[in-house]
Amino acid sequence: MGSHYDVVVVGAGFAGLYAVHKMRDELGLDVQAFEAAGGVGGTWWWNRYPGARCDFESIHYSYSFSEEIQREWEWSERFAGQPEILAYLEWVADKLDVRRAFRFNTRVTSTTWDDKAARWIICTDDGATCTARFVVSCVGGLSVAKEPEFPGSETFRGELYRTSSWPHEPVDLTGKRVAVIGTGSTGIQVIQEIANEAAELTVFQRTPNFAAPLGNEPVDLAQRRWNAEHHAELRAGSRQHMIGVPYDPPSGPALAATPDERRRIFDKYWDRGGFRLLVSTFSDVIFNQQANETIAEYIRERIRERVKDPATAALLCPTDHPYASKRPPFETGYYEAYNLPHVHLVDVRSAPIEAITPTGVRTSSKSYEFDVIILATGFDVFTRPLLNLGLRGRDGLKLEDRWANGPTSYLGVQIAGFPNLFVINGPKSAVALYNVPLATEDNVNFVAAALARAIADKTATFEATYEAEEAWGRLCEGILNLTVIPHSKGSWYMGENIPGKARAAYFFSGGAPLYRAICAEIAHVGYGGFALDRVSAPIPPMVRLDPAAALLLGSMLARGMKPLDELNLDEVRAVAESLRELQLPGPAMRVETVEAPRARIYIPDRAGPLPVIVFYHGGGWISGSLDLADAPCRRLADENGAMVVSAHYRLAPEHSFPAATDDTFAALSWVWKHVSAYGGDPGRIVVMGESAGANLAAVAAIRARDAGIPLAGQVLIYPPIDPEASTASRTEFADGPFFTRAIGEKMWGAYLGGAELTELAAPSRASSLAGLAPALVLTLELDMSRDEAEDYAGALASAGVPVRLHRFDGLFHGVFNMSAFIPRVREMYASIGEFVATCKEQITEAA
Ligand code: N01
Repeated sequence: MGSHYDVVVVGAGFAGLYAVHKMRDELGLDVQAFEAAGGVGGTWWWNRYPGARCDFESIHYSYSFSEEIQREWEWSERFAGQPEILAYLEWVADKLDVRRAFRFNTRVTSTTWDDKAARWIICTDDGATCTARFVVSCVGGLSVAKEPEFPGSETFRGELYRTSSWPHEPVDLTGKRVAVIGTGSTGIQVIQEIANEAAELTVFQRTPNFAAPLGNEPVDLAQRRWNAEHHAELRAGSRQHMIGVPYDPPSGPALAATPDERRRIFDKYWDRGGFRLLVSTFSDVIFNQQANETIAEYIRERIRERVKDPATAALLCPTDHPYASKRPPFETGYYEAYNLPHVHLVDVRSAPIEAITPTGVRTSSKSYEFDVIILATGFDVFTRPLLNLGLRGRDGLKLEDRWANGPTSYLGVQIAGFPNLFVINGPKSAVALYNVPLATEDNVNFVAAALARAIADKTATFEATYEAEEAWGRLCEGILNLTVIPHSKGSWYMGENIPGKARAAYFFSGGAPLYRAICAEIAHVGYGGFALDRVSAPIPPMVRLDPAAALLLGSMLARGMKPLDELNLDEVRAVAESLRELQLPGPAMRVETVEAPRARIYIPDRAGPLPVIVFYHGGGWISGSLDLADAPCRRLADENGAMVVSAHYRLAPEHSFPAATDDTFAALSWVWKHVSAYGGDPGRIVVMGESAGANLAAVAAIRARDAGIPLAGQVLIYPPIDPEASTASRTEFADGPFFTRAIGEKMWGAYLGGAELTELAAPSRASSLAGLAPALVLTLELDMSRDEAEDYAGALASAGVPVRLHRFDGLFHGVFNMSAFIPRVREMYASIGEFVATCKEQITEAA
């Protein structure tokens, strides 16, 4: 066998160059790299077609890891063309001196895991073989062209080109009859570029696309210098943005805006160019079909304005898929090209292409003659480039068998069954919607840290577990299903552009901040979800998130949310109040206000006397308000046909223990005595609270029992029970999601204010729990107070109290206030509804 290396890197694009640098120069590893092309550049080496350019601004679509590289390179255009990007990558390769690590014009043909040696055996098309402890695939997601589906291409007597392997020599199209097949990002760039060059240009379009202006322009010398010098501020915030560029955040939901407001915002970002139209306009266009239709129709209007012939304009207007459900393309004069008399649009949806003939193209309705045919028909994305490495993992497992039902991976970085194989920007990574160079750097940095750890610990095998892959797959699918993306047909996003390819989520669509936070958590907890020498670490909480909860967390991160425990008191209070924006609005109803004790009484329009819910808001005893509880109380009143009394209580640290418990119990006593005056039934009172409010409700239930106040039930929504409880969930969810152990401890500390811990603060410490009202305890899988709440439910049951315990998977502390964004909160309301109904029945039966 040939040479032996620490790492083999495959591919010399953005990922491969940085990976070699990182592994070789920073980790000091012995790295061999292979590249099928004759030079560096990856996709920018191959895709030399006319008009090829990036559609993220070049100051963002470039490396960020090196201060020197950022300072020295100056981009001549806002969105650089392929020659300039290739020149940049060649310059970077020289600067990092990474070319010598590569064998160019060398294709990896098989990659086989040797379990005994715990090494990969890599064979290349030059007949050589080598071994490596780690393989880092940098082969890219869109690097293998879709196989042509048209028979007869070999018979064509003219020139036939594929955009993805365009000749290095200039192709002269002047005076020629040219066909372009495909109107994706590539086809659009080609068409607009060559429209003025070809004598006749015929575009074969199967699906019209929503193309929006790119907004490209030259960058003058002074601006170039300024950009190079100010890269830090230009790029600040990029990684915290959903797609990895510091664009404006959206202006709230489109459906909440007036048509005029929508038009103004769409115009603004249409003019500014690029992805801004998607990410800076409205927050709901990617999630809500109706909202999406507002932007789709806007784009259609703009197309109709620009294309003179109404029939051609109609053909160019997409109507069969939501905007951005396919990867949005960007254009410069694309639509105007169709106003040229020699540019023709042929609809191959109604009359499909049947064959390429010796003289041109034959559709089901007509034959066309051409001198040149250009195929811009897309890529076999994400999976094919890896399958082409001929991967065989543990026990000879073939990657094609592993992926028979669609791609699987953990973070897009590893595939279970393929130890020590790391993938940069693999299937189910965030790259499809995350500025490629930054996504690449993130992945390479993650992999380099994993390698460093494995080397330091002398770990022979580092691999994703099947369970982690499944959890990651569920999260990817779940998030994608919350978007409009699955409503597209034939998109590479879902693998549907390739006949017979499995339909699946091919990428993580939760955005860069969430993806980065998840990767950081995984590394922080010692590579949770990975097995090191076959010993697996548990799958971290963020991978187990409910998809909607994950998305919400991602958007909080994108807005720069700091961990709660780093906030001061005023900030915590502001965050608590801001949760109101995350609640579904409550229905209108009569609301009475009481001053002593302070409370709001929500009275639904039903025949009384009504059962009564006494509700205590959450907020860790230090924050929260009657306003925070307003929408939930309306909903509880409406859904349960109950009067809801939302009780105020004094907050710590200004008023520490026992102020809150005294206030809440006083409110309950008042309700018992006075609620009949408002139409409530004092014999049917359920005490209820959320979070700290649930702790207060549990204590109020004990005090009510002791004071002889009859209660029909108690509903404890993820209650903190005892600050000294030593439970697994306190450890496992110490860092969140969202609610951390540190903020929990701060809240308990402020509430207790140094007081001794008694049953009036920690209800589990009551001398007896017997005789308490029936309880519903709602807990959340990813909540540090989960176990103490469940232990309390167990203690209640042991004391003979009828108890229902309902745990909600994938949710974190606080979600009750996030009903507008986490649909499954309705399951919590449903559970409460069932319980309140039984409380009512039990009381009726007892009576
Ligand atoms: O490929 P595509 P692409 N008969 O799959 C048509 C990136 N990129 O190379 O939609 C007739 O999007 C197909 O029609 P339909 C970017 O991520 C970036 O254009 O399947 N037509 C479609 O019109 C992009 O998304 C830049 O009905 C057939 C086209 O071919 C990704 O690469 C520039 C057909 C394929 O569109 C892929 O874009 C370029 C058939 N049998 C690319 N088969 C930047 O600006 C396929 N088509 C950075």
